[in-house]
Amino acid sequence: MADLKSTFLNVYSVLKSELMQDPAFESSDDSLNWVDRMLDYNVPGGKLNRGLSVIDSYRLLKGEELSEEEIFLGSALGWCIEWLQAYFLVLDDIMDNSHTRRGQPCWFRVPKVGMIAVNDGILLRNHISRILKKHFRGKPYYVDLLDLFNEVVEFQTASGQMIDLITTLEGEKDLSKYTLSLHRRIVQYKTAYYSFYLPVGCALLMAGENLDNHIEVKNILVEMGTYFQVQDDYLDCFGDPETIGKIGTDIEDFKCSWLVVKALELSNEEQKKVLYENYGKPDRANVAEVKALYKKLDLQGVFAEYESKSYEKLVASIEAHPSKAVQAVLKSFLAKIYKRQK
Ligand code: DMA
Ligand code: MG
Ligand code: MG
Ligand code: MG
Repeated sequence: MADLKSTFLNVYSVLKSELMQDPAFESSDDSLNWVDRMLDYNVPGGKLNRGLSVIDSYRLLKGEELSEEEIFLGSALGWCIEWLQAYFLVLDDIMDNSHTRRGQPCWFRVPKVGMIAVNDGILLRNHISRILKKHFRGKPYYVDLLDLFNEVVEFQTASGQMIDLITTLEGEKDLSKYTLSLHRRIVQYKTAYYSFYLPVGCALLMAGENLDNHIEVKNILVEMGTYFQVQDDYLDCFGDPETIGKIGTDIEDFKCSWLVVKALELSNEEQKKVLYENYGKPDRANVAEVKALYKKLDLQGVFAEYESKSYEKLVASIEAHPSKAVQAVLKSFLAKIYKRQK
């Protein structure tokens, strides 16, 4: 595993230098230095779960060890997902007015970067197309791969981000609009497709599968992604910023977070008033009131309950799948996130 990770990291260097030598890019020292720093700051510093899962899943689907060439291609696809993640996060942090990411200031907060980060996000997105073109153009699954990245995943994630953002406008008018079904819709779109379906979808395409034959796998992965984003919402308030590498902003941002939905469900009239008066305000004192109420309602206990129930359900649906190889892919993914602290 440590070995696979170092191979994976080597592929990052290869892809980066290819992008920087791109003849379409009239490079000056200044622009090369900018791209170099921007990539190193935003692409490789995460957990790399999404990227590594492509190789893992591909090996399990193939049922035998991969050749060097196959490992390279699986890694390149894995990096495309990490690039996609970097692109979404750079823009997400601007929109969410966040402070830190992966233990360092958000890219747009770095001196002299500011709103240049918007264009950097667009560049990151364009890098993906260039990597795919360079390494996959000749493959029979190239068109499906492009379709998966563009149509299925990028479109759905951007739509999810839109709902996440415009929902707060409604929430400001009437907090009681925040329900579990609204929350579910947001997180499926903004997180589940790109974080869970995409890595396995890439591995299935490499293994020569037709994605239309794997709707059930997609459904299970979307469920897993929903569980993952509930964890993210939980950690936004109850996680240790040192460990998760970011400082929560959901309460200040008026987000339709799983925690506020649960709090609304469990509150009496008086407690609801506390929420209405304090949720979505930038002041520390207001945030502290909300957090105190969350604790009083024992949302930590409610979450622990949700976590074990979701796990059981996921395991049951995975075990109902006819293919042992697919089961192994899904179980390995689930094991990576169950009870995660970061
Ligand atoms: C994450 O939502 C979704 C995308 C597409 C980045 P979020 O704002 O809750 O993520 P984070 O907590 O990492 O800022
Ligand atoms: Mg965010
Ligand atoms: Mg966000
Ligand atoms: Mg979050």
